[in-house]
Amino acid sequence: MTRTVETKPYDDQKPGTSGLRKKVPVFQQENYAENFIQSIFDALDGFAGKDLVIGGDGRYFNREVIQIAIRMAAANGFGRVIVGKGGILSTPAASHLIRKRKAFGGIILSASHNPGGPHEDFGIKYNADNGGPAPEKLTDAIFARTKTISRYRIADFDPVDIDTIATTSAGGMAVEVVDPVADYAELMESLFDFDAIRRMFAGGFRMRFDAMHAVTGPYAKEILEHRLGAPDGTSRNYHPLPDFGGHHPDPNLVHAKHLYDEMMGPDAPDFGAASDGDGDRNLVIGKGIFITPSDSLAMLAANAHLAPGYKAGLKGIARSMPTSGAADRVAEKMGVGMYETPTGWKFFGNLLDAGMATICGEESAGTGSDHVREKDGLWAVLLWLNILAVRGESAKDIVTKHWATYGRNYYSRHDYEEVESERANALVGVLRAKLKSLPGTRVRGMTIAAADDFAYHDPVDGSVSEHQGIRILFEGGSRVVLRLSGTGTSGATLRLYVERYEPDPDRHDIDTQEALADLIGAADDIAGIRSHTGRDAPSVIT
Ligand code: G16
Repeated sequence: MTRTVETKPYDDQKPGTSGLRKKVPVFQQENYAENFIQSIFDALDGFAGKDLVIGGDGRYFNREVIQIAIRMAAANGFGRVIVGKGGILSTPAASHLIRKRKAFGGIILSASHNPGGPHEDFGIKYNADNGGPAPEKLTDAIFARTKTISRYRIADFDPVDIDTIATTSAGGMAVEVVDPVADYAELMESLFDFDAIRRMFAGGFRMRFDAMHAVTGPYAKEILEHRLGAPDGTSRNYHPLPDFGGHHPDPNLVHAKHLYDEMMGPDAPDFGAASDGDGDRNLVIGKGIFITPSDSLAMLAANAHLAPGYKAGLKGIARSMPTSGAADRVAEKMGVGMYETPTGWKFFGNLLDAGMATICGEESAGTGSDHVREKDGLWAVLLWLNILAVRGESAKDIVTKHWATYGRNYYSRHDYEEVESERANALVGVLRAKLKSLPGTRVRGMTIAAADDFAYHDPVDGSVSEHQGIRILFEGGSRVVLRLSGTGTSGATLRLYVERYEPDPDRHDIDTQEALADLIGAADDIAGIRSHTGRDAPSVIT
């Protein structure tokens, strides 16, 4: 039986950089998840009888919302839902499944790298038929709908068994429960030289993969250990847990510090990697060398042709605006297009669909390619392994040779988390107001060449996205960027991105924070970060 339930709008359902993210108790309010899911369906057209992919990263409340989504999909007229067994689907695996099965779209339940548990974060995002995050036009329509919603439709049937691989029927709709790993693993085998990587492991190569008790555990176990022959124990923390074992599944130098310490220690394996809550981010660390996400993008792009899936070369490279310009130098040398987009993977979708870019990446530990329409943590790890296997050199050698060829972009991000929203907005407002007066000004011995509030003109559909981050460019190519995060769930997070280009190989081994000290100081002089936020230091430095 299908019911129409009357409801009242909530006023806080604006999707952020990547869907709607809130604390679990917020999602547990009466009709909160239902309102948002119905608003998604109401913003879409033409899905009657079509397929919908549903899965999540296994975090607390995942299973409950999966049942709600299934019942609402049936009531709203979908013909079939394709659900990952146990409610599990990594974000890139969901993207692949949508594309492979030509589904109408997918609902992915995740708050990405944010912590999970009864008092932590939850999220809902919608991906379109290209497998990618809903474009801004659609998220705007969903948000508009959340403000006027007065009813939702839901079918009444017992909870569906999502732990057995089978196709059943519920409320007149097919419910297909699938292995979350199989299709994805097959896709990886089609892109990379598994034989070469297998030989490398058989020859004694050792790696550590930390799944951080999040969704990539089963994927890493299957691909690295079962298919590639890495020794048992290569994957750590591989059981997805609803609270991620009480940890923050964010693969960065703060939350994966244990991995960093191991990789810098005397018994370090050859390569270390980690992924986040929903499996789209990656951290890669060579023995004795951390590789920044921006550098990783540049190095993967420069070497991608060594993997079978990319042997024809790249059509173009795209990066988010705050990501360092290291990849730009690779694109220039290759003679391919380079695109600078706002933060948010959704902005890469058009470029990938139009065949203008093959590889994309972000400073926030995301790298991916046109194989899906999401960033993909394990993909990045496997491409690194493929490159290491073919080149037969250490990660450290590959990195230092890359810098010698292209120069080094020193890069760091400073986050000020949970700042009062009013204070953060005031900082941005004051800074915006003085942008025009900045060029020509000297700060700490450096001259500001240009300053603006980044606006993106999508070359494919002509849409314009404004206010995407404040850029202050110095003569000589250094820059600082300031923007407010769109993924936090309490207060505001101010991000300061700092970059300095150093062509001289003799100056490639300076400590990063030291290399950037003047720019960090200059950013504070210009934006008044400490006075506005009331903080003496950032909460996270990556
Ligand atoms: C999301 C987006 C990314 C973005 C990141 C950080 O990643 O998909 O494109 O770079 O958030 O965004 P912000 O700086 O606004 O917090 P994820 O992994 O959280 O889905």
